[in-house]
Amino acid sequence: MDIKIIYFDLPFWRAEISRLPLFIANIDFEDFRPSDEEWDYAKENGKMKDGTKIPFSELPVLSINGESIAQTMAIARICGKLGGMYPEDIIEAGKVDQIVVAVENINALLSPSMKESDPLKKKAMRKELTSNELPTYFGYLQDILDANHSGWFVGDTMTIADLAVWSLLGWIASGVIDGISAEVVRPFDGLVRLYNEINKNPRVRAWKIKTYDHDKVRDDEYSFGVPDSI
Ligand SMILES: N[C@@H](CCC(=O)N[C@@H](CS)C(=O)NCC(=O)O)C(=O)O
Repeated sequence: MDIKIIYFDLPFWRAEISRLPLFIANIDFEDFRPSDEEWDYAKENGKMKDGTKIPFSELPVLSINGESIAQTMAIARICGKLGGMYPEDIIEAGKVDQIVVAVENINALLSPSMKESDPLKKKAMRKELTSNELPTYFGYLQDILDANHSGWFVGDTMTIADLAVWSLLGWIASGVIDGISAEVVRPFDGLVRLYNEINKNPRVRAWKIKTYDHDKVRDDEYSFGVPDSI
């Protein structure tokens, strides 16, 4: 199978939930990270320079046997299935999907403050996120995790649901989002345990050593000093 995952040179959850299942399962894939210039070309032309279609002018995109698949969830299902980290059973699969979509919703909660340029408004938005919105969502996630009793969100092995939450928590806890720190995650001991457990996974460690640049900065606040533990 000819597999290429196209995403920016960042360990963002949207890409990590697809890159990691392939890497963990030792499935060969091209981890393509376009330069700004290559991405500008793709946005103008609807395709990469090698002809790979970019259907929605957004990344990630998966190129698989010459077909382009866009949208994080669609790509993660395919890579999760290939790597044995996405259930066959439709109910179990739905349980995985609901967690990944919740991660998407948390990401969407954070986005407006990323785009806010007025520092006072930004600070107020971050305060609201820290005191209300994020703890509420983390509470929902922790209840689901606790109810499963295995330490994983679904079934008794790691799935893309766990990886999505792990990657999101790493970003939030890394302190790169001004006004939001690991403290917002710390009260949720189940989520902290999950985060630390995944960090200990030897293949996850190998991936971090191979691909994470702790000093990488994409813009003022969008870097990843992803911590090893919370
Ligand atoms: N609905 C899309 C959203 C993807 C998305 O928002 N991608 C962002 C990066 S995280 C993007 O490509 N933005 C366009 C750009 O940076 O030019 C998905 O689920 O994959």
